[in-house]
Amino acid sequence: MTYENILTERRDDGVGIVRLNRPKQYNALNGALMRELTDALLEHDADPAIRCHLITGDDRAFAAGADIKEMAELSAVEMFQRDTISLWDKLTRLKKPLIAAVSGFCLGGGMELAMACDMIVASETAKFGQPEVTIGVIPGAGGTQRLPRAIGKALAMEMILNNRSLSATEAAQFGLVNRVYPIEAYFNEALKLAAEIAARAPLAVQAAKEAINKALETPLSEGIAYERRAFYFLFATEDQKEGMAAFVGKRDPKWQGK
Ligand code: CO8
Repeated sequence: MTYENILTERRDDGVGIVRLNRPKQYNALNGALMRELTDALLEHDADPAIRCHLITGDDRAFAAGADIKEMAELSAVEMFQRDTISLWDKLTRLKKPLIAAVSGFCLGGGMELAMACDMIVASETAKFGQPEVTIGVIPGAGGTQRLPRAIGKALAMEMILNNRSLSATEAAQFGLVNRVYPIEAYFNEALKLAAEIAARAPLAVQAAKEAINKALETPLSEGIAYERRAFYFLFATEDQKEGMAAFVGKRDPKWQGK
């Protein structure tokens, strides 16, 4: 499929890359970009050769938020009918891990997109913020819910109520970002992490991702019961037999994703 607002790449190492590509607008997320992003990720998710997603922008910006020019004149009813934000729900249901490689501005809906990913690798120049109150709205794609879970209520309040932004180093200190690298290195390091994950037992990785996400949405006893069922289920896979046989036989496993 050809896209106008994103670039896609399927790599031999099992990583599927989606690059936001509206550089002149700091990759502002308009409706067309959101639809293309969702389509591309769903397509990659359904491709057995892809085992880890990587989303990125460019060095200047991951994304500076929703496209303000596109939204500025819309009514509440038009926003409700367009409901671009519901595309986010599909992103959070992707089976394969999703890594965001973030540099420069990561603001508003851009930050919400990064937080909807499973891990964030940032460049030292990354700037995270939720500036929506400066234009008369609030985060609309999960920011008020994911940010306090990620960094705690006090700092989330300051960021969302008073446009306090975080540097990459701060974001790593507060647990929002996994790793920070110099700008020349962040993308390749994110790619390396994605390729490492893509080389692991695919069904186990997917089951683990799902179980960790359950931890944020269920009481502990239910989450533990869910984890146990997923653990037992993996004994129905060929990869479990292969992984344990390879350990016993002192050799590297060959994963089938079956
Ligand atoms: N929307 C539309 N256009 C944008 C956006 C944006 N979010 N951000 C930057 N641009 C455009 C500018 O309009 C400008 O275009 P032009 O050259 O045609 O005038 C171009 O990008 C360059 O921008 P600046 O001239 O402003 O560049 P600066 O380097 O001076 O500033 C900033 C860069 C700080 C990133 C600044 O552009 C800025 O503050 N941008 C807006 C940030 C913001 O408020 N983001 C939050 C938006 S609201 C939101 O995300 C709500 C999410 C709801 C759900 C998500 C659904 C998809």
